[in-house]
Amino acid sequence: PSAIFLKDYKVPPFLIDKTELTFDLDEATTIVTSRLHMRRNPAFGKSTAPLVLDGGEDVKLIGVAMDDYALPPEEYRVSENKLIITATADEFLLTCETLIEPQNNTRLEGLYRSSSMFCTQCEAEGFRHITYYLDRPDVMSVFTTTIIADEARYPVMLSNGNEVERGKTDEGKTVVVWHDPFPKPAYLFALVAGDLAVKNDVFTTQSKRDVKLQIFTESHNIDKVDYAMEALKRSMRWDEETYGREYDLDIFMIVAVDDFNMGAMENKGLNIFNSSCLLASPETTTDDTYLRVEAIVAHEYFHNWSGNRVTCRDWFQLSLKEGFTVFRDQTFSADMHSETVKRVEDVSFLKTAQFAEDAGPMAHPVRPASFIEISNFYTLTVYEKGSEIVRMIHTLLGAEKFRAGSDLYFDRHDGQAVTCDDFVAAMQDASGVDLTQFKRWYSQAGTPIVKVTDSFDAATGTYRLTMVQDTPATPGQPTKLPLHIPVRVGLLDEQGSVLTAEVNGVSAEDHVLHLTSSEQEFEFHGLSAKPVPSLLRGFSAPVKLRYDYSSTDLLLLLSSDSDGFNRWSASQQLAVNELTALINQAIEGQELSIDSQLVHGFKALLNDESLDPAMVALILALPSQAYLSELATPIYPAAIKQARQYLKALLANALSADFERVYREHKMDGDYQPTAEDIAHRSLKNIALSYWAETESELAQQEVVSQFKTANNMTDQFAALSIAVNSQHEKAEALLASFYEQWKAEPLVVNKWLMLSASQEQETALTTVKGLMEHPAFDLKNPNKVRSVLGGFGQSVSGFHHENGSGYAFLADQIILLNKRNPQIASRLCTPLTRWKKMQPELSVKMKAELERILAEDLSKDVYEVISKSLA
Ligand code: HT7
Ligand code: ZN
Repeated sequence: PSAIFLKDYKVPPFLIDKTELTFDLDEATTIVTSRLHMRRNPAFGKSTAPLVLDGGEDVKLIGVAMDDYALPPEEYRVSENKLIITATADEFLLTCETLIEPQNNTRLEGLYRSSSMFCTQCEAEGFRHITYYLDRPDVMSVFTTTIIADEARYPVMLSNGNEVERGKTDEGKTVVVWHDPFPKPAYLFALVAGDLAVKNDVFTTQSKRDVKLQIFTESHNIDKVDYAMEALKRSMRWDEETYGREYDLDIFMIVAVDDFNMGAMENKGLNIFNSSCLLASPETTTDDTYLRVEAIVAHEYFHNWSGNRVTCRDWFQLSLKEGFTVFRDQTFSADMHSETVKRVEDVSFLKTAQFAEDAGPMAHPVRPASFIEISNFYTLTVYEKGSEIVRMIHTLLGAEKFRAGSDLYFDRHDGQAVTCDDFVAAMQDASGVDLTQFKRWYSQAGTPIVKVTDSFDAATGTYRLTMVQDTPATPGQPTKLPLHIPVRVGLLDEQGSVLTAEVNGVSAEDHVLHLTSSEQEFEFHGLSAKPVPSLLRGFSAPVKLRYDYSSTDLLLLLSSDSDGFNRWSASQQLAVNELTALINQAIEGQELSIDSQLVHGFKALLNDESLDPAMVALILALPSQAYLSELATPIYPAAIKQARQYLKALLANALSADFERVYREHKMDGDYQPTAEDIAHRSLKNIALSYWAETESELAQQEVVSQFKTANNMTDQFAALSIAVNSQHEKAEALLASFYEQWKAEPLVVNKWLMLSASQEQETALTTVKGLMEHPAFDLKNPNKVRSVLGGFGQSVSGFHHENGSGYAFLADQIILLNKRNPQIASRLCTPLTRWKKMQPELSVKMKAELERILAEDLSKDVYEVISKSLA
């Protein structure tokens, strides 16, 4: 397979003004007729280039006609999944008839079956698995879709836009016609048909138009959509208030499907969701999932403007819509709940997973310069780092100018397919802020390291910060240029009080410093003693900050910083320092021991009732195995696990009484509510229990079982179960079994059970995971189940990282098995193996051998790209 390059972009030679599709739906063979009203693109220039349409190996061409004249075989050819027609007029109607097989579609791209329904997934290049088309985002067309199906089995037949006609065929089948007035690329096309239940609602827009809202699910799930419906209405209101964006059609529909490669899809007027990202009920859904449902409903809704009304010119620009929309959904969630808690969660995820990606063999710029398979670029870099870029623009411009920039962007480019440069240009033009250097963030991969040193001149009361930035080499980018990095800084005195200082004539408690050179010095005036700096407040840029904080400094920041985010950050740094020392002891085979300063920090925290319980819970959570792995070179998984367990037990024993008390204080009676306040109490209570359960206390062990049995919501029940499993509780096995019995009729709960079961630390972890894959609850065709079992297994150090390499071999077997069936899922499963260069030597060679074994197979483009780049 070969790569395609951004530098080779050319406007399309042809345009499609109108697309008329007819689907004669049948599980085994669906016939698709397309009528494409096409013309040569004047912007392409005078040309006699042939018409080349994209197709897929699973699309059988029945016939093709030009202006209703059936083309004889010598006037067209199909080669390498392309339909090539040599002679065309300047303007013409092209009719194609194709045959597809939805029930054999295991890739879950194009039209496929999920449970009893038909559904589609067309982003990025799924539409070509339905019919031949110009399947690229800069070809925008007005779609009319006719669906013909047996009404008894498919009473609900949906597509984009508005239903404009309904009737019967001579054979008694139902015909429904949908028309979407907004021109769109094919990746936003959607079709759904099934016997579905619906929940209806109405949203009145700011201009007083009533929009019909509908959520469709299989009938047994319709009682779990109320939360999503409320989240949708909150999102619609928020986008009007925050961005001035109003919904544009008269109807907005969401459909939940069980088999879906990703979380959800923003098809115009007809969003399709993985049911795991839409359905919620107190008994079956944890707090985390409630928040995820709200965030994803919002994300997909926000795409109606950032993605649909203004879309991407080409797939290299993917972050144009995804980075911006993630920023929008993150801000929305922050506004709905707690800004600091949300920021900590997002940054923690970024630093764990995106930083690892940016340091690995698949590292790429937020706007990649090339790819083999675009599905591989729906990455944390494009999404999460892309969002950080938009956030930095917000910081550089300030809220008001940022809004002026977004208004200009939407107005200027409404109905167009544009680039990341166009986005930045709108921000720059509306604000007058020069973003020329800043744009390097889009083209340069890798996480910058910012080293900070300081000095204090008592004679002049001047505090100096020297910052040095350096971005490590990444594949294809050996050298890097300095970036424009906004560094938000505050200062504290040694009692922890906030200091006001003057920078460049501006006196304030908080300053955004503009680091633009490789090395730069910043002066703070008007100080009487050397302060403790609170650096990178709110994580103002996605960089690795290095400053030599003492434990005393970190404890001070933890207890006193006015920036909540940096209080958390200080606790993490303190924990990382202690864990790093312990990891090194474990690697050396020494007995672990430490004089933990964290004990003092945690003690104060557990006794400070003025704090937000959610923040306390976040601070109490030790850095994860995954984050510590990101920081380590090489990675010794067992040593990291041992160090974490040791420190957790040490803290648990030192503060046992505090944990017990906090656990009891934050227990709540009453009905479950997924509000920020209640979620905060539950999270603190459950983390307190997880520490307390690490002690020898008999009472704690009983409390775990009791919470499991009496909980009136999934958050508490699953927390108790996880604690039992992770603390090797003597009843862990029994509780797991009872949990399955209780919830076996709820697939989304069973998925949680699969994940937890697969993640267990036990010598027999591999046997367990193999057993789970044979379990009646498992289904290889369902991505959620595959992700649960294999994702869970990846967390089991004793299983996945077994010293004999059997865990790696097992994962490689699954990748090979899924490679042809579902290339997107197979490719995503490769990620843990791609980190082989960072692993301890004995494990590294075993991982590499598995990558080589996979590479020897006949691979899909998706898997080939990831594996070959990892081995390069
Ligand atoms: N824009 C959507 C992307 C998506 C996707 C991409 C590749 C393969 C399957 C997919 N399903 C959805 C989701 C989003 O970011 O909103
Ligand atoms: Zn998105």
